[in-house]
Amino acid sequence: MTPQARYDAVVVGAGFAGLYMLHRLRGLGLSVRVFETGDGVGGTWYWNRYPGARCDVESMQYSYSFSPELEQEWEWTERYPSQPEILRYLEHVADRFDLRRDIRFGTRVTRAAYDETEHVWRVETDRGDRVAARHLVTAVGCLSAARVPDFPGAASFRGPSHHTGRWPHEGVDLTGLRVAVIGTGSSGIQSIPIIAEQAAHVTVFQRTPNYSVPAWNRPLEPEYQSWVKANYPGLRRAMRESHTGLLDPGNPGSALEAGDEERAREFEARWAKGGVTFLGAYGDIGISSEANEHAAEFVRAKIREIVADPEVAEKLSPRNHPLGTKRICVDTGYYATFNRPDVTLVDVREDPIVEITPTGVRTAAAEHPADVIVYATGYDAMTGPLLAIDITGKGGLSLRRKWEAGPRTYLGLMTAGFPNLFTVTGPGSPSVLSNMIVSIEQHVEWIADCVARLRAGGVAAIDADPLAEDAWMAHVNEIAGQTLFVRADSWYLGANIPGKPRVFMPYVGGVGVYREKCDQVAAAGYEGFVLSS
Ligand code: N01
Repeated sequence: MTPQARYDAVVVGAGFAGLYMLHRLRGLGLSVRVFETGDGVGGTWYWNRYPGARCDVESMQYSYSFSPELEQEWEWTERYPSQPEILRYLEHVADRFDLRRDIRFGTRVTRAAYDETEHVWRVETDRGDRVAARHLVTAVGCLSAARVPDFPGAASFRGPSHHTGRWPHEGVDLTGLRVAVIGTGSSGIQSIPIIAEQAAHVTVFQRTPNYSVPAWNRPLEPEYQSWVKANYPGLRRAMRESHTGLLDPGNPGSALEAGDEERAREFEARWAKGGVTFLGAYGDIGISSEANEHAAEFVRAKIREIVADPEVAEKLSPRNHPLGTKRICVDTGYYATFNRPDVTLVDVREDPIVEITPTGVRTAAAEHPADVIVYATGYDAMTGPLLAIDITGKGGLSLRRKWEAGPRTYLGLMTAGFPNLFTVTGPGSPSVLSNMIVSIEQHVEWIADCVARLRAGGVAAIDADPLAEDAWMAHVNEIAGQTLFVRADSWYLGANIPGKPRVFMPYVGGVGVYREKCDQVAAAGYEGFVLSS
């Protein structure tokens, strides 16, 4: 590659978003270079190889809709797809659409600076690439900047330690070992039951108990698969127009208006069905504390039913945040794992981690020996992966500086002062509150259409108007403030990262409403954007 290589577009990341972005832009006849840190495609599904890694959106819904042939030919095998199966799917997509030839793997984008005279982005990588492109699209994922807390003594630990999101590709044999798992979010909750089956002993360090609903994962029934395939166009339309991008639209009724029996029936039915749509039991679970408490107490009662030791059951019962305000978890045998004699739960609010020692984890009250440490400690979500790149826009404005008090975008698609920079599922869009594939496709298609129209109209640059951005941010904050989301110390609010500004990052208005808004903006000649020739 020559130092001055020029492309029409550079895309950062080759997960679900980057692959589809490449396909769409290439379809417009553009020259595109994709840079991907990993040595293969897949993004999240390339990195997250921890035991039990599985999506919490059903397979038939967690897939691309842009190609009817792909939809028909791919055979999912389980209700919820496992990480290896999703990765195989994405590898198939990469091959089927011949995407790999434009992707440079094992290459991290380190810097991107907007050149105002030429209206191009100058992009640099850790492998010494220097390229220029009119359009820069970040498809870096919302949960890709893995975070290991800064525990004193961590480097002194003699055994291996692994973050769930950076799991060794060759796997980790935990047979007969003492394993410490720190963190009980989705990754911890999925992996702990499987780790417990292999290990001699598991010590789980829990800071916040989470609400988890059973997955009841099972092989996909061929009849269901055929039915979905036969009805895909209508089903996909329903998903695009829905609130969450899922097929289950949720019950708009009120938990407060329902009687005790009716509520119990509804919650039981949703528990028996399994999965995240438990949240859809009533329309007011997300906005009324009282309604939410009914659902929360139902889950706590289930925990008491499953976990034999009442003290352990109580420790596992979430009480400091409303249900659904931290991402609800979907598990297979999580609570029952605590009935095993070889699994110990340590509540680190009661008994904090003091340090990691060469041989284990020391809390205020005890030393917990471990041969392996699993960090299921989450991510610097949404902004982390973007701010890891040194991005500078007009007038040398740095994105890190601009977002010091929290991310600011117009529609989660662009941020003022950074022309021609698009952020797929960026902060200010539904992204992590939705079926990611639905949101990714919507963004990719909107961006591709925009690029095509700009090129056709001889427009050199598009930028968000600061006033439109202010208004969008005010709207994003206002509607988040009407929900219970703001009551939890969640990664949605950046609360898991010390010092990160407390801003609710995703847009809670729903994917259907949001899509309409984006389409209206485009139809009105990119209202709220500034176009320059
Ligand atoms: O990360 P998390 P994750 N000392 O941030 C704890 C998606 N996902 O990787 O809650 C002790 O949720 C932290 O405690 P607290 C999904 O969107 C989906 O599990 O901050 N503990 C928490 O328990 C999910 O939400 C799937 O008090 C510390 C845990 O570590 C998102 O990814 C599967 C600590 C981190 O939980 C992230 O999930 C996996 C400290 N210093 C992930 N710091 C599915 O599709 C953090 N913790 C099923």
